[in-house]
Amino acid sequence: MDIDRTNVIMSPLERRLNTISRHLIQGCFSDSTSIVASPAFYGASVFQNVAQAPEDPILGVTVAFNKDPSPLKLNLGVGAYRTEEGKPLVLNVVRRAEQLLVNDLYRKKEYLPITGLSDFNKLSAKLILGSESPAILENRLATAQCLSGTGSLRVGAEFLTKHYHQRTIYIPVPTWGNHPKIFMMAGLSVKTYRYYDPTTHGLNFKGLLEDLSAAPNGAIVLLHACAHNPTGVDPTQDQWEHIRQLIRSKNLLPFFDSAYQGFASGSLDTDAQSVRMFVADGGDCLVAQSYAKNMGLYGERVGALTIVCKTTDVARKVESQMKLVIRPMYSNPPIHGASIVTTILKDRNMFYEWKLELKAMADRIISMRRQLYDAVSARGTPGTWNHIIKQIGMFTFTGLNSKQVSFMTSEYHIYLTSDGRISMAGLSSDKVPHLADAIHAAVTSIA
Ligand code: PLA
Repeated sequence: MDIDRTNVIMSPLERRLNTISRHLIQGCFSDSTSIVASPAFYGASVFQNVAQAPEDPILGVTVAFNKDPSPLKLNLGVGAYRTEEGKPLVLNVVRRAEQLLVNDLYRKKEYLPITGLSDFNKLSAKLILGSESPAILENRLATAQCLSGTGSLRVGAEFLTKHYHQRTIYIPVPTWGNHPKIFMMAGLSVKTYRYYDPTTHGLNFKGLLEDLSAAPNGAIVLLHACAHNPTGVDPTQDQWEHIRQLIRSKNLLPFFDSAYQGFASGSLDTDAQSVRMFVADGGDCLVAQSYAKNMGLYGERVGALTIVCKTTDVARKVESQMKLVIRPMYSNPPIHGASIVTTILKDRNMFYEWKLELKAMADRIISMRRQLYDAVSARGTPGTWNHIIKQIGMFTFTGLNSKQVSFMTSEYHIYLTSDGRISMAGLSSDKVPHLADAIHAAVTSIA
């Protein structure tokens, strides 16, 4: 065993480290094996200059939460549904589907096709576009099973970078923090359009129309299909119709992110209206779907990208190119999550059972809004708080600033993203008073 650096002058600390590593190595090779450390062993790592990256602004909240030993702690950061007992929920219908899959001894674990399970793709397109959708009836769409919403957005973005003449995508301000990164990494150039008005806690409709009117012809526009994240503010039906007309008149390309179908209103059809309105006019559009929230399949990573085209012929070519995007990325998608979804969507009873469970989740979130609003009002917290009830979907965009958020975390062990977004789905009745106390204290003690 020879790991001494005989010709090198070592500092006391280096000498000590050297002795420790010698003991460690000797411990590992306590037989008569003798190793000679190569010169590379002592040199600097080739990754020496890699900078420490900050935690993700959303998922990093959970990292901090997990480190907090306080029994009072409450994670309202990531949008993950919790029961009234504060526990993660696996839907009964999902458990049933999994049981069926496990008991089916004919099931295999072969590779899926590059675009995934074909039944899953058909059923997913039907779920978001509606069974009577002209795009489905005329067979002018291409769907690929992808890795949840994020993967669907990324595959769509990569496809656009390769095959679409305009490389600029407009995203709302604010938007889900991962959007700009997904699109930039895929090679698109990201610009923004006004969306939220902090003074009204509602939609800045005028700003939105102005910014999209000024966008160059053909630009891509990212739209949240429903339950806008982080604001919980969606356009009304009339406003959607205005947006549609503007987008079509300028030949902008709509790219829908549908991560919360069923979570906004409790109805799968109501929450798909914006997408269906655009598809009904016969124009092109992209839709990224996620089953993370509405089926509670977060970690299964199951979603779909659908590209609606104007003709069948174009759709088939688009599909062929989608495969070329996917194959070098991850070859083909995983089988389990998509099989669960397919089992549920194709069985009338299971589909019905899913809708009931989904509605129950949406209703619980709505009741949390009411309870939090009542609790904040009862404390006479300065400011207006009716946006807690008016906003929809998983999140409330409270208007709390980053200092107030830090205060709530350090003093009350309540974890939320620094932009003041609260995941209502993570709240339960027994925690409402604690949260309302924290909001009251933050607002009254920090400007
Ligand atoms: N699109 C939007 C608008 C989202 O809010 C999320 C998830 C996704 C896509 C992607 O979800 P998926 O890949 O898991 O299907 N947003 C969460 C989680 C719920 C996250 O940040 O990853 C959030 O807390 O904002």
